[in-house]
Amino acid sequence: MDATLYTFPISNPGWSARLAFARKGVEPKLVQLRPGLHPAALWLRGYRRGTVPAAKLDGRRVEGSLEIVQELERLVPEPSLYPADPARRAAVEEAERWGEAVMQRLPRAIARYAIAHDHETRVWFMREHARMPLPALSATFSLPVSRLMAARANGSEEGARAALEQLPAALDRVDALLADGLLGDADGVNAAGAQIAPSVALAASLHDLRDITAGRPGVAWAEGLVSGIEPAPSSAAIVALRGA
Ligand SMILES: N[C@@H](CCC(=O)N[C@@H](CS)C(=O)NCC(=O)O)C(=O)O
Repeated sequence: MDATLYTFPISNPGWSARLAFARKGVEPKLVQLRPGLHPAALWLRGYRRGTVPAAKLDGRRVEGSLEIVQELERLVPEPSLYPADPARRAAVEEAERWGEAVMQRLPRAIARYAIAHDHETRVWFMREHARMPLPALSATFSLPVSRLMAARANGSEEGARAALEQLPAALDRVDALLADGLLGDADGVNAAGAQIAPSVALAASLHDLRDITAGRPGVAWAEGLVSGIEPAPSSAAIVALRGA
């Protein structure tokens, strides 16, 4: 099949789509956009949500990780991303929805809060992710965009604090899903695993959350699947939020 995937390396749902493609044995043409400029780049290509992942599958535009997985499942039915047994399928579908609606948002809110509220974290992001020349200067000028991106992802101080509070229980739930075999099997991830693993890996990439993420089976599992998220250095914004 003819597939193009628009994403960027720190996008957790972008990785969800990549894991689903890999499980289907489909290698999409990967277009890595610059975070922050990606809504405009997508708009110019005819996508209207302004979020990654976005894909073109056999000529059709599809936006959103859930939608891309559904379309992939339709176009390439085997191997299925869902178990055949109806009760297990329902449990995997529920975990997939939770992964998108809840788990996905937690590390994103914390990361975007840190980028918007700590200059050094923004310099790191400009250098490693946005690949901007003169990262220190870019960090200064990108403050309004960073604040906007944080606001769009519930990355206000209140939102990031709430995400921090929810994270341990969310990671407990991932460990339980993994123990129940609901995130995949010996052959690879299912739809829930593809949705959830990148968000766990993103949380584990944040230095200041290590005491929450270390030693968890779900983190070891996720890091084995998603190896391309650059670890973030300690951020004064997260330290202050956790200390407060
Ligand atoms: N739930 C959506 C989330 C998509 C999303 O928010 N992607 C982020 C990057 S991880 C994005 O592009 N955000 C753009 C923005 O906030 O303006 C999905 O799973 O596709």
